[in-house]
Amino acid sequence: ADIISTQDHTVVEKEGYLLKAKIADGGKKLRKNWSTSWIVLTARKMEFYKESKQPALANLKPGYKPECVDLCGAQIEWTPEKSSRKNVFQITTVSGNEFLLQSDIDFLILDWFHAIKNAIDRLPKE
Ligand code: I3P
Repeated sequence: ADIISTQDHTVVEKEGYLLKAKIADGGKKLRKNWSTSWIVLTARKMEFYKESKQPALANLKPGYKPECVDLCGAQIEWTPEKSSRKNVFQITTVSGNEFLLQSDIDFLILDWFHAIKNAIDRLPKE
């Protein structure tokens, strides 16, 4: 009980705003609808919130669950063919959810891509 965990999965690795569009849910295609999302990346998952102050509020609300992406076994790839926007990549989860993420700011989207890819590569595949 006195051991301090070095694998605290709740530690925030990265957070910030990106444009997000969920394009499939459980393998079923959805109509693309881009919206700004506050994204919180931890070792195992990403959480999507509407605003940066929501994660703190969510801790106070027992019933509140943000949209959540399990990164175990997930895939990440650049998908320029899936949008007229630049700098778009896709995350596909084991459960068949597909998310597009985008920013016009090159360094910002590259940082996100590498942070998420590193998280996926560190995790077991299922
Ligand atoms: C979609 C909307 C999206 C666009 C998408 C359109 O129209 O304009 O922004 O995606 O293109 O279908 P609607 O709002 O009527 O659903 P991009 O901005 O990523 O290009 P798509 O069908 O080629 O994906």
